[in-house]
Amino acid sequence: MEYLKLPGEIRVEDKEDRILGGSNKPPGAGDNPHTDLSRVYSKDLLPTAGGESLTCKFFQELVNILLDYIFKSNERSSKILDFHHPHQLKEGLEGFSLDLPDHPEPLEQILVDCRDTLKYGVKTGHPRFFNQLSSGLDLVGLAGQWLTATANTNMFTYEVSPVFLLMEEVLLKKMQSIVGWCEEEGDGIFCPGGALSNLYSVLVARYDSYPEVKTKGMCALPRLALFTSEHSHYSVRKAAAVLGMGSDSVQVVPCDERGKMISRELESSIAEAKAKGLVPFYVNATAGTTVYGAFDPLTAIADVCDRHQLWLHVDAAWGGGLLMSRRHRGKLQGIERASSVTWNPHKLMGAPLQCSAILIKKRGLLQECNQLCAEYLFQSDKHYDISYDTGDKTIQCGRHVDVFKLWLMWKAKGSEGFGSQVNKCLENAEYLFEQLQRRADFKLVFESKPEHSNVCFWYLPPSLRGLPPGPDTNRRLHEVAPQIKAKMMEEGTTLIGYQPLGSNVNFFRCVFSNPATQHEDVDFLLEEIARLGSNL
Ligand code: ABU
Repeated sequence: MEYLKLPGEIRVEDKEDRILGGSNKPPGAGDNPHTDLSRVYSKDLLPTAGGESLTCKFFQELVNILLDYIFKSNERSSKILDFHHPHQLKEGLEGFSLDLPDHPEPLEQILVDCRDTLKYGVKTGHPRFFNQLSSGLDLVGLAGQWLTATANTNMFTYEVSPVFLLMEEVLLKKMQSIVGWCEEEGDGIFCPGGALSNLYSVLVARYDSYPEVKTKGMCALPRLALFTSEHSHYSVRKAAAVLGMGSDSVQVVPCDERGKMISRELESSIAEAKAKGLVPFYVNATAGTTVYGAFDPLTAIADVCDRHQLWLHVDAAWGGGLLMSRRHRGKLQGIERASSVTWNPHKLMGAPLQCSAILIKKRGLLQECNQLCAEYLFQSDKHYDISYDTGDKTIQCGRHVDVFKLWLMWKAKGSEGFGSQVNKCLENAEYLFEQLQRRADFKLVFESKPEHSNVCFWYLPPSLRGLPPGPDTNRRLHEVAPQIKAKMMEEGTTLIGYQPLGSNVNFFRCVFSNPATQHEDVDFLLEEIARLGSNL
């Protein structure tokens, strides 16, 4: 099969010769000496005069390496990872060295380095990769990422990112309307990941109540209290620490057995904090917890926030994708009452990493909170509408273009396409749940049907089946998942995460966010866990 043809003097050889992994013959060997990549260097590429054909040749080979990787990622029989310990990779493997040279290496070696970098990495786009909330490889999204990298610009001002900034505005408005905010409401920014989006929510909420914090700092403020559930993401505590309130200012609200915040416990927690002299200002509710995939009762929590006049943030980094599905969006009922929302399209919607939005209901707050008007960048006398110089809304200066890939995917799928993709991931979770219910060698962490695509379970090796529950059984069960995971990484056939949570000893968490995953992959996962754990 021919992957890519380019015009001119560059010939397309057989696939085996062209793909670095398929032959010992180096790319370009035997070609016109002017395009032999073993004898040319980065200095010979553009912008060097006459560098067009070498640039074509280099990229032809690079694209072939990337295509080969993409094809392998979609082959179920290919390994997800070729695991090596850190010391092995640091020592160097089969000509792959991490050391940095003093002298330039030829482009042929640079291509080998590209191939090897992928070879020793993890194929997160493989349909049997269940390890992380973000997985899969959306090819239109990838094309968007390539374009963004090629444009190589910065999101701080309209003068250097006119199209991307307008795309960001379009996306933010679309996401705000899907959340349920009206036309007059809504602001936001794309930023590097859900933890930072959550940090923005705390920062802006605090500024809303205490604008003097921007200039006077924490010494001008009372002792503040934030509230979040015991199953929520650790980034809320991290935000409190980073923002100078201290992680102890975060009051942890108990959850029910399914991992949902108990709203009356929130009410009690607020009363207790007030009694201790703390001043509550912020509640984080989670739509789709990291481990259980639980949805906090948003309407009940919003009622509590209204009663106490608290900022309600909804961390929908993981669960936000369900808003795209008519079948599942009801699980986030009440999100429209939030003052801010975190939503990561790089998770359930499959946008390539990274792509995370912080949405703020009150317009203008983000700008007021963060702007410092650096005059070398955000000049007030520019000849265009400077409200599009959105960089001063952020705590960064330079900002990566994270929006184009999502915009392009949305064009390619439509909102309906995202809805179908989300439905497929949740159907896979239901299928896994049903299989686990049937099997005696597995045990579900909770018996109710999954609400999101998280399914949590233990594998019971033959030696543990039928044992009475108790500390000794638990101690032994705690060791099962890590041992299976270690073997799984060595063999590289599939990948799934595990963790303890509360009083539950180590259990597997399977998450589905790759629409390429089929029922056969779910069956494979269970058989593989049983195979790897059969002797434990
Ligand atoms: N909270 C970031 C994602 C964690 C995970 O993929 O498991």
